[in-house]
Amino acid sequence: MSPFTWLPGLAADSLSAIASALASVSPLNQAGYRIAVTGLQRSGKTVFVTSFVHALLHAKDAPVEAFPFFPWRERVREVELQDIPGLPAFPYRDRLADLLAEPPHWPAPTEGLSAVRVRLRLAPAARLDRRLLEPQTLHLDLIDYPGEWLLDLPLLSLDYEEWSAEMEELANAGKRTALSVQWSAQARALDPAAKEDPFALAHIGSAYVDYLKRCRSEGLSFLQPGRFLGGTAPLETLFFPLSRARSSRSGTNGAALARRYEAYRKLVRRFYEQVFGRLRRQVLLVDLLTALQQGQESFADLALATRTVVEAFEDLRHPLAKVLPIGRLDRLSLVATKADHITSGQLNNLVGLLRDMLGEPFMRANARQSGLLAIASVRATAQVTRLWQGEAMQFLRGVPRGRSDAVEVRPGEIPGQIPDRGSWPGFVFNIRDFEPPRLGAPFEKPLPHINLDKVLQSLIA
Ligand SMILES: Nc1nc2c(ncn2[C@@H]2O[C@H](COP(=O)(O)OP(=O)(O)O)[C@@H](O)[C@H]2O)c(=O)[nH]1
Ligand SMILES: [Mg+2]
Repeated sequence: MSPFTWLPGLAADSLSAIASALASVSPLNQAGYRIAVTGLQRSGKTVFVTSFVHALLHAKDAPVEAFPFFPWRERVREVELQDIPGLPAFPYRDRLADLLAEPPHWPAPTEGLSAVRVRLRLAPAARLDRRLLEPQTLHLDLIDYPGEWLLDLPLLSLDYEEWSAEMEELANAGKRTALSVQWSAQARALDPAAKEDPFALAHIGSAYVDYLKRCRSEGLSFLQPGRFLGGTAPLETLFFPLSRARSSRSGTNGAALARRYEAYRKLVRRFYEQVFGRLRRQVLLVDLLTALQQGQESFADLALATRTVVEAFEDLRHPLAKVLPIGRLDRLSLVATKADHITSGQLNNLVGLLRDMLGEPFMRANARQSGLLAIASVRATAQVTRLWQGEAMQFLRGVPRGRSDAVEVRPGEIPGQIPDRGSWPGFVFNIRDFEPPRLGAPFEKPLPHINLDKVLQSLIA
C-alpha cells in the first residue's frame, strides 16, 4: 500500500492529487491570488473562509463601511464561485446556511483540505493609462488546510529514537502526565526486541492516538504526529514513542515502529515540498483567547505549537537553507481570531500577545512580507457601555453557547505580552463562547466582522 492513501482527511483524494492540482495552475500565467488559510483545529478556518467568500461576493453592492478595503469595488461587474479542478470543494453555501439558519449555528468541525475559487469579472481599467491595464478576470483561490499538518516539521530533522525521547519527556510533564498513563504503561510492557506483533502495535498505537485526542480536548496543542489527530489512520500505520527501541534488529517490534515512522516522515516531506511549498500567500489563524481562558499550561502549549508552525514558514523564506527544495513566501498574514470575544479597547493587547508568542526574531525577519491582525470573521457580540460605580465600562452583549438569551459580560483585561509565571494569577478572564448572531436569510452583504477586510489588504499588498 502506498503510504499516501491513508493520509487522514485525504483518503479519497490523495496528497499526490492535491500536489498535482496545485502544480497545474501556474500562478505566473494567471491573474489572481492563491491564498491558503491554516490554523489548528477550532482556530476559525471554516468560519473565516465562509465569511471572506461571502464578503467578496457582496462587497461591491454593500455600503463601503461594511467591507472598507475592497480594491475592486468600482470595477467589479460579476462575482462567481467555482470549484478548483482537482481539489475537494469548500462547501460555502452549506456553511453560510448554518450561519443564517434560525436559530443560527456554527459550522460542524471539518477535516482535511478544501478549496474554493472566487472569480471576479472586472471592467477594463482606464484605457489611456497603460499602467492600469489589468486583466478582466481575476481569480481568488482560497485553500483551507489543517494547521496540524504543519506540526510535523520537526520530525524531518529527528530520527525515530530522538523523536521518541522528546515525546516521552513531554508526556511526563503537566497535564500530560495523567493523560499518558494508559499508553505509556502499555508501551513499557512491550519488548522492542521481540518478534513484530501487529496486534500489540495496533493496540498501543490506538492508545497513543487516544492520548493525543484527549490532550487536545484538554486544551493542549503541541501534538505529534499531527496527522493522527484527524480522521482515522489505519492500524497498520500507527506508531508511538518508544526510545528503548533503539537499533532493533529487523523483524522486531522496534524495527516495525522505526519503519512506520520513516514512512510517515516521507509523507510529511512530500507534503512540505509539493503542497506547502506551492502556497505563497498564507493566513495563519491563532485562537489565543480560548487558550488564555484555559490557563497557563494551555497557553504555553499553544505558544510551542505556534512557533513550530511558523518555523515551517521560516523555511519557506530560506528555501535553500533547510528542508524545502523550492518555494518562497510572498505574504503571510498572522491573525488572532475571535476578537469579538473581547472589548475593542483590548484589540491592541491581543495583537501584542500574538507578536510576543511568535517572537521578536521571527517578526523582525518577516517584517516585510507579513502582517499581524486581530479579527472576528463573524462578529457574535455587540459592545455596550454601562455605568458601574460611577465609571463608564465596556461590556460585551451576546448569547453564550448553549443558551438562548443574551447576557452582558466583562471579558477582562488581555495582557499585551505573555505573562510571566508569577503574574498569571493576577489575570482574571471571562472569555466566553457565543452563539452566532441572528442575521436571518437572505443576508446579501458582508457578515458583521472585525478587520476581515484588512486580511485581504495585507495579503495582496
Ligand atoms: N465569536 C466568534 N466565534 C468564532 C469565530 N470564528 C470561529 N468561532 C468559533 O470557533 C469555532 C471553530 O471555528 P471553525 O471555523 O470551525 O474552526 P476550524 O476548525 O479552524 O475550521 C466555531 O464553532 C465558533 O464557535 C468568530 O469570528 N467569532
Ligand atoms: Mg474547519
